[in-house]
Amino acid sequence: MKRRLFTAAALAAATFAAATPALAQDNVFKIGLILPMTGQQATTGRQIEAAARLYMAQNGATVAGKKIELIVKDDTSLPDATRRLAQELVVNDKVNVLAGFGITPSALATAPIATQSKTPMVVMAAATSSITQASPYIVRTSFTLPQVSVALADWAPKNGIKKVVTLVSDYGPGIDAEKYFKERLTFNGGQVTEALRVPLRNPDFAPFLQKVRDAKPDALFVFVPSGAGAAVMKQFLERGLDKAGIKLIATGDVTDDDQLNDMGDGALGVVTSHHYSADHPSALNKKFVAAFSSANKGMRPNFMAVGGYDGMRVIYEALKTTKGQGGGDALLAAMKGQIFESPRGKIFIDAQTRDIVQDVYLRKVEKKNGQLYNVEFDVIKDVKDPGKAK
Ligand code: VNL
Repeated sequence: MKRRLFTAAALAAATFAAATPALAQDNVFKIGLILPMTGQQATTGRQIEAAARLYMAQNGATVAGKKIELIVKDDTSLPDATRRLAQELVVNDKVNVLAGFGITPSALATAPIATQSKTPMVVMAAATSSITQASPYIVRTSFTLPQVSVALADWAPKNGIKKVVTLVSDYGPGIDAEKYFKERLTFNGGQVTEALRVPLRNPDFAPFLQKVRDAKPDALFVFVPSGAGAAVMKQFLERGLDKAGIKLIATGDVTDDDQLNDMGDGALGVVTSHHYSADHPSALNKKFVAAFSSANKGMRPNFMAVGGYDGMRVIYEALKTTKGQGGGDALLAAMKGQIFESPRGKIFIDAQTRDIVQDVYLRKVEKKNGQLYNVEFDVIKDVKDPGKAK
């Protein structure tokens, strides 16, 4: 009896759905989330997808009368694939928002599609300063490399570090980090004695680090994208740079919370600057870390997860503000100027630049309850992207 009732109800529902495809479509709000789920940047995709799903689980899958549908696509971090997937999502799936973008070339490849189709594009990971200028439909919830690099160049000379060699991945964010770190360090009376660049794809850090050891600067400043930090740390220690008295300083991409705890005690004492630490001592962050971890078999959220979580918040709030009625332009307008508390601290989407304004922290790797964390010891409030002033 029960089963027959159920079958009849299911049949009725199916008939209804088939008869009213347009109505069903109108009540759905689609987010096309393009991420590297496999390949060299897979950890970034895994973190962001997990964070987006957590946000939905916590905030409901229906907003302003619309059912939120998250469509996740794997671009393997190849920009040609990103562009093709974005095109398909816009044309075939008719997504309301494009989101994700693990690396800069993927974001840049998609920008013209966002512009032409007037689709808001929420950049949750990629962090080259110029990205937001590539389309007026881009809004960013990650960070920029100039934003986080400058703080470290202010800290270093006050802490006995005058001569520095820089080592960065040879593409957009690395070149930003190198330039802004050097400019500020020089302004502060320090000196970059050598600027080394390693390829983004399959980098071999060993020969570069040998060079640094021979040059013997006070410190080595490093930027590599999320996922590559552990390899740098391992080579730095294996080549004995620490024993040679060379300090490692870096953007927080290197002591990434996704990998940090597996890097070993050799990472202790490394000073970095960044916008998010899983150890950030706010009540909101403690809740976020606990919820993320319990939903993902103990995984610790990193700065990519926070970019994804906040990006979902920006989309949800824009949909609420427009009451589910507006198109791309209305949504975009409702994304601009949002100000709210993130697990990282207070953040603001600057309406003029569509880029994020946020606090930047100086952190040191320490052990807490037997685990390695980036422990914040200083903060620079409300930092805009310095790249926008130029
Ligand atoms: C980028 C910047 C990618 C910082 C990252 O990890 C990162 C980028 C994948 O703009 O490509 O940590």
